[in-house]
Amino acid sequence: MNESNKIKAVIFDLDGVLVDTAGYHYAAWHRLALSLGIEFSKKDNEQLKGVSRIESCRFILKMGGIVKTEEEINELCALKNSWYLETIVGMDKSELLPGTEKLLKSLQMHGIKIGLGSASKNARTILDATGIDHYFDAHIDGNDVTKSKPDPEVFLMGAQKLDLDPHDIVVVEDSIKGIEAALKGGFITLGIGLSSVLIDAHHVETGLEHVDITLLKNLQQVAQGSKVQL
Ligand code: B16
Ligand code: MG
Repeated sequence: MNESNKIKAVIFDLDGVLVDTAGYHYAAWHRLALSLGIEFSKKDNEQLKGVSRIESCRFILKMGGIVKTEEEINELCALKNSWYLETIVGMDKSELLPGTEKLLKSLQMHGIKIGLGSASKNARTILDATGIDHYFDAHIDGNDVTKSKPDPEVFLMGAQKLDLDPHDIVVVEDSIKGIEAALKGGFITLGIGLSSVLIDAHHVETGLEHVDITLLKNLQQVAQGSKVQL
């Protein structure tokens, strides 16, 4: 493998990839939906993973056939966020998903750049609370973007900040919309979760504890069409 054919960076999604917050988002949305008399299941929630707060709120209201003004929608978003923040207050390293810090350390040691590509406006708070902020060379979150995943904006901004080509970057995502966004942007994709759900990803693992540098390098070859055993 020559220098031009080498993984140069990994951009991580946050919720559900690095930290165990996906369940907290679901609990807060479920509570909000219930308060509006809307049934909202875990299966419905798959559609919201990686989606911005306001788009998520609109999705739930639409499910319930409820029409609200922009002001009311913003109030509902603020309420959901206050419940979500209650659950993440006092968060520490123990909320990191297995394998997270080991992989970040290993990437740093091998000179592979690390980026964040999250839809969350709470991303900075979570990176600080879990003590992993210092690993990141580029940080793009819900405060920086104008378009929600599956638009590739969040990852393209990350690539631009890292000054690298998407073909040399692996995006690690737990959501269907996030994988779609990364593919649209021309990135190599690694899904975290179930391969039956993240069907379009170049490869899927159940958690970061199963991911290492060798797998990431082989993944680039797979994305380029080689039949490498992962
Ligand atoms: P916030 P990710 C996403 O984060 C979550 O998956 C999604 O459930 C949430 O609605 C979105 O962030 C916005 O989060 O309300 O904290 O701004 O998976 O893209 O890291
Ligand atoms: Mg996610």
